Amino acid sequence: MAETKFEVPHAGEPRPNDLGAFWMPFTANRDFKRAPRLFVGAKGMRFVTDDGRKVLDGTSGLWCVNAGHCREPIVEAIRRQAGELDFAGTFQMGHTKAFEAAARLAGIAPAGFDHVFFTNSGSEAVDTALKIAIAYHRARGNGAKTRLIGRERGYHGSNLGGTAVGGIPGNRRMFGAIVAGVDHLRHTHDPARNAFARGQPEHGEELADDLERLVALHDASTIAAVIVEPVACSAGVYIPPKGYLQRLASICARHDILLILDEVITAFGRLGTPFAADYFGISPDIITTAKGLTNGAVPMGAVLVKAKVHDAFMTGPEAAIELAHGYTYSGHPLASAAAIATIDLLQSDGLLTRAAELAPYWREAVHSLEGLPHVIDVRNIGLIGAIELTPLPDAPGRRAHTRFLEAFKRGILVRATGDVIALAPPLIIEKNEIDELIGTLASVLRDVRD
Ligand code: PXG
Repeated sequence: MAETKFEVPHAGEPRPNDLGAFWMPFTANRDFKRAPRLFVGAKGMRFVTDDGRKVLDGTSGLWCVNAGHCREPIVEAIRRQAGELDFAGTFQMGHTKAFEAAARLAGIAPAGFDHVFFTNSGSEAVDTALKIAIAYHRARGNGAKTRLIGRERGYHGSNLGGTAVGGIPGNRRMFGAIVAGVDHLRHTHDPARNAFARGQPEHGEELADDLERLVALHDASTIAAVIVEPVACSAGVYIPPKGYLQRLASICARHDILLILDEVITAFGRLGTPFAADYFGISPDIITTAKGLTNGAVPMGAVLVKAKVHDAFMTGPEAAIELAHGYTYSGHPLASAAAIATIDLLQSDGLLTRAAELAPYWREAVHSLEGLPHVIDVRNIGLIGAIELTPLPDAPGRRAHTRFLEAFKRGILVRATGDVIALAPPLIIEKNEIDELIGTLASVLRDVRD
């Protein structure tokens, strides 16, 4: 898509002189505040920094701005909504936009996902889904089915439930065993067999059988749900081996364990299909999402459930609240308006499937980084890429971080997680912008020495 001209009102103005008050999330606060990296504007594929530089967005913000930044129809929908109905609750009251947003979301969701519970983030969507799974079994008379199974290296947000089922050690360390009755499947990363695989790796389908091990250990009568990301992005972009997700789904079904597919990142076209469930041809019981739902413009998350799950709650007296759960801002008017406009835009611009057209070009571009210093693996799927570097023996994570800093100086935004550089540009990216992103990253990988 053509780059539009834009002006940024605050570019070049002095940055705020006190950065102390904002305790930044998942950030080395002291380090950042010594040499801050600040944006003041964005349009389409580019951010603008406080000193007026343009930066090509290689990560869709934080995996959320799928349609590109500050898209006019979304901006306009939010603006209009703010003046029309700023807030109305959804506890025992309602407003039309939340119902419309839910119906539109269900309209692009995989078959059978007819019901939507709104939250304000992916973390809330995950904790909501875990609670729904436990309550679902209880509603059907299986009150002992409460155990939750995550996966090593999984990321499911930073609320209590998501932290517990998550599998990134550094995220769990400080909080101990905050939620009881949780276990984890083995992760699927196997560089010895799968390094430099293009798309889904060949080896590892059998790792799904690890669920049978946990069933044998805990007994299926105690297990409520398994939650996995279709592609485990945050911990380093781990792409499921061929056949793995299908096998996991069938084991879940066999034991009456609900499969929660965490599509906070992968929904809304990231893999070239509306949802990753479509891409992999699996039909989970619950899907969590957020991020791209509003193109990142207003916080919103959602839990999508099949009738089987929803209807299990609809059996008591009609005047009774079926699920004692929710948030003040579930289905907030601004978020709902943004979601409707986003879905319209994704559909009208063909963005739910555009990644499929770009994927072959993207794959070759990303894999051209093979052979550069310290690169030990390159991974790709849809419009996601990952470059894994050998860690420095005494400072894991530093190699990717120094390259992320240099990339930012040279005008591209990438994401460093451990010693992996992750890429996930907006789905509007053009081939020449892919060349710019990968070309700049190649120069960074060649030039940074440590
Ligand atoms: N589930 C998944 C699969 C996620 O990727 C969450 C839940 C939590 O969403 P919220 O909206 O509560 O942040 C996420 C979030 C990164 C990165 O660069 C990834 C996320 C968030 C921030 C950074 O890898 N994923």
